[in-house]
Amino acid sequence: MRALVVVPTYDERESLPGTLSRLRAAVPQADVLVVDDASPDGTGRIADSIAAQDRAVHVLHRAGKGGLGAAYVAGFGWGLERGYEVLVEMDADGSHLPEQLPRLLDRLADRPQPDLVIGSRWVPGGRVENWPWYRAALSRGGNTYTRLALGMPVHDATAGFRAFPANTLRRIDLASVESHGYCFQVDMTWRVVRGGGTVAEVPITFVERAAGESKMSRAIVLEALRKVTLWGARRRWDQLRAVRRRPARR
Ligand SMILES: Nc1nc2c(ncn2[C@@H]2O[C@H](COP(=O)(O)OP(=O)(O)OP(=O)(O)O)[C@@H](O)[C@H]2O)c(=O)[nH]1
Ligand SMILES: [Mg+2]
Repeated sequence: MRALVVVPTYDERESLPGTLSRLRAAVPQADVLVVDDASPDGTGRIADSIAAQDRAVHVLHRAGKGGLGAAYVAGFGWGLERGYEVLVEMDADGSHLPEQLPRLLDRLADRPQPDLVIGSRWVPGGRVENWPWYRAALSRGGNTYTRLALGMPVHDATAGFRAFPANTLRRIDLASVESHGYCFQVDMTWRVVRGGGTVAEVPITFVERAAGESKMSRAIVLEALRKVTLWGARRRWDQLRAVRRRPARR
């Protein structure tokens, strides 16, 4: 399967070179697309110089910081236009281990093929390294809330290490995906599940970034909380209407 690993970057000068060299060593058959939002620290130039040495590495430059979701939508569009059969999401900051990507790709090669494979922290065998307790609590709590509100059998819907078959993305109206931070991950998962798709989770080890700054913010958490609550309420409403419309049985 022709795979493209999309790696969004914003100020990842210190992390990107190591992430890319490990990725190329771990999965040499996959191509890579770095999507850089004009990082002030020059990450885009570093990506260009790596791409100049390695034909499997490509760079998409965007005009300014537009959020993780928009970067992925642009990267997916680039990959779909070029006929890649699998599109992978992976952070540049070292939190996702390139050495574990084959696990996700192997699961995607299973038949029947899942419509989405998530590298999951919160299934048996999944782990988080070097996270303070409150980050782990936020992630666990957010995921439990999401699972209950949306009735989705997914344990790590906010995870950003994942693999989509191209067909899954073609069925989604990517232009209408407006979520920014990790709400984008929940949004994409919810669209797959709502469309009747299957989600498989494989355990991964998530490692806190060693260099650079996190782009997590209060606004990103609130966006996710607000939207998940809204989608959950809409789902309940649709269920109620379906029950009321069903004719009474005699
Ligand atoms: N192109 C682009 N990439 C972004 C943007 N925001 C974040 N990223 C990248 O997306 C990946 C995940 O962002 P992080 O800052 O690590 O956010 P996070 O993983 O949710 O938070 P931490 O766990 O604290 O690291 C990293 O590779 C970032 O460089 C953005 O606006 N545009
Ligand atoms: Mg991170």
